[in-house]
Amino acid sequence: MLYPRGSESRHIQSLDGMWNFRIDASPNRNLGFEQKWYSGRLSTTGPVIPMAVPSSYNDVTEDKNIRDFVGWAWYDREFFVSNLSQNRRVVLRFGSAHYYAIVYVNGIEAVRHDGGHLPFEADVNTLLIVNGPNYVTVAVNNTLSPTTLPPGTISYKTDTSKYPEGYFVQNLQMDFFNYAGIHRHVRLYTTPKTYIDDITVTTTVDFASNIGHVNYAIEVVGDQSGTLKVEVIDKSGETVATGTTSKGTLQVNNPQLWWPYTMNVNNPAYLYTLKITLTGTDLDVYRLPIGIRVVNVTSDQFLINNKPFYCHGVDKHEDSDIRGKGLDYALIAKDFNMLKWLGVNCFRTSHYPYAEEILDQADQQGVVIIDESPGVGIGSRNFGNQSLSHHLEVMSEMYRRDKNRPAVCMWSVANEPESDNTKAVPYFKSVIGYTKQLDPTRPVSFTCSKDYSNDKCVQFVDVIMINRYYGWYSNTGHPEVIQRQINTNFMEWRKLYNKPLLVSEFGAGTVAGLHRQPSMAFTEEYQIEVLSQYHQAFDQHIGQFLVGELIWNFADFMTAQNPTRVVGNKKGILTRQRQPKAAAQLVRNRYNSMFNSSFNG
Ligand code: E9O
Repeated sequence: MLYPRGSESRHIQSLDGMWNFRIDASPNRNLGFEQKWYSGRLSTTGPVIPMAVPSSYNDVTEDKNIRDFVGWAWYDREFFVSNLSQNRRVVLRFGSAHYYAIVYVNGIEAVRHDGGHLPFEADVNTLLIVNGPNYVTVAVNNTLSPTTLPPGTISYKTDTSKYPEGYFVQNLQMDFFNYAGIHRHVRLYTTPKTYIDDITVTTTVDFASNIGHVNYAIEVVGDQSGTLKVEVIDKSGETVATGTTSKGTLQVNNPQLWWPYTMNVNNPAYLYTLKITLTGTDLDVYRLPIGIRVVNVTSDQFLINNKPFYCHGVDKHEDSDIRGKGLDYALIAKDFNMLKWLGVNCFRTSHYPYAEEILDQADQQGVVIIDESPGVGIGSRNFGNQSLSHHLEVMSEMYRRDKNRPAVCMWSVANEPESDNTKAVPYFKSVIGYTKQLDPTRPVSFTCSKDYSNDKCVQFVDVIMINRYYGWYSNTGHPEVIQRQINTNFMEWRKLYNKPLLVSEFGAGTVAGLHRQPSMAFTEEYQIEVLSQYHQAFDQHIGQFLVGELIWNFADFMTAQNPTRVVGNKKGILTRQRQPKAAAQLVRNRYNSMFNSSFNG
């Protein structure tokens, strides 16, 4: 699905801003549908409050019932369309809404979507009133069930000696707050009736003759008799290759390759523009940023443009005060500044696909992305056919959204599934196989929290990703055992598989400002000791088969309330407000000293 970009043929109108909002707190959460709240203005159905879009709704109000709400929440707003949109496709697009959304335009259903974190859209032209106010209504339900991704369960509490009538709780299988609402941009954009619907680009490089190949396929919907012009344009505005077919390969001589910014090259993160011009009854123009680069995995290396790449990075979350998982440009800019300050050259989008505006920065700034699906915490209840087919659907939506991004160098289909369960074997064989079939150009993996002795699914991955918590969840308070345990564990994985290894999580909970000498768990001293033990262990294997390390986590983040979390998970090397804990300095020194080293180009 192409990102909405303005052009001489495409106009974009933002529907972000303050919407009207109310939760449906009726016992079965179904009053809104029974009373058809979408059939008129939401404000006529009962009291509404202003709600920011994009944002999670949870932390915006002073009301606990809204913060912890489970069920259908309702939004609406008014908008106008100009008469310029007549005779054009007018597409209503949501960057994401969590979790299940039904969208109505002027009271008529326009689109529904299953799953947060990914965009959805519909041509709403025929539903619009040109000379009058229009209104859009969104019903969004955050309930997680055994067949959603991420999965969860609802427990009904029927013991009335303990709970009021109708009481239920949402159980999560993930360690982050289930933020909900309209999380990303809402936009209307226009295209002509005959339009460029999709573009797929892959690139290869002939290093001996220094030629880049841009393989492209364009899908046009509508009248197929128009003519196409395809141009690769460099940063100076010069056209360096052209084509006229809907599918083909363009040759770029002496290409400027896309490199991670930590590698020893001039102009890292170089982007060309692939400009498509469709001329026929109507004109359509679309400009796609592309990078020329190749990713390969050997038995012990992760190669970008045939040079070894060592990922020194972090895992992240979309998470911040007030807005929860809502898109925020200041936060995106701050996060990338902090990533660069730390010397991070790679992050994993744990545990779901991040906003396209975040991935844009990764493409532009040269930060490698391990693009993770929302498949977090998949367990024995979740290996059925309905879950599997939804997971495949999510992988295909994710692939369609992110396939052309040079920064995306690996897919992660899941985080910490029960990969020791025999039912996991056909499930992950299918999810990984399907993803590799969609995209043969990128490695595919999942992060494994099981041990080499009981895991059954690492056999299917290209790069082994393991989450380890020696010195934290085991041997708490004993960083002195970490190096030995990491070494033993690495050797066992290597005995089983001839594949590169990446440590996709390690870390320690740390309350900012808490100090003890000698150190204790949760102090800033302890986080430093834990991380440096891992660092020393990793140093023994960099350049052999270890291809990366990702600290859990870039910043503190919100979780559900439970006895092991103190207003959220505190494993950040930064606070939730993105201020450094003492360990951030350690990481900054380490990561910055890794720039341009032999294992990084
Ligand atoms: C997933 C992440 O979302 N991994 C968890 C993180 C945590 O801090 C959570 O926030 O709890 C850790 C999982 C622990 C797995 C233990 C692995 C042991 C390997 C033998």
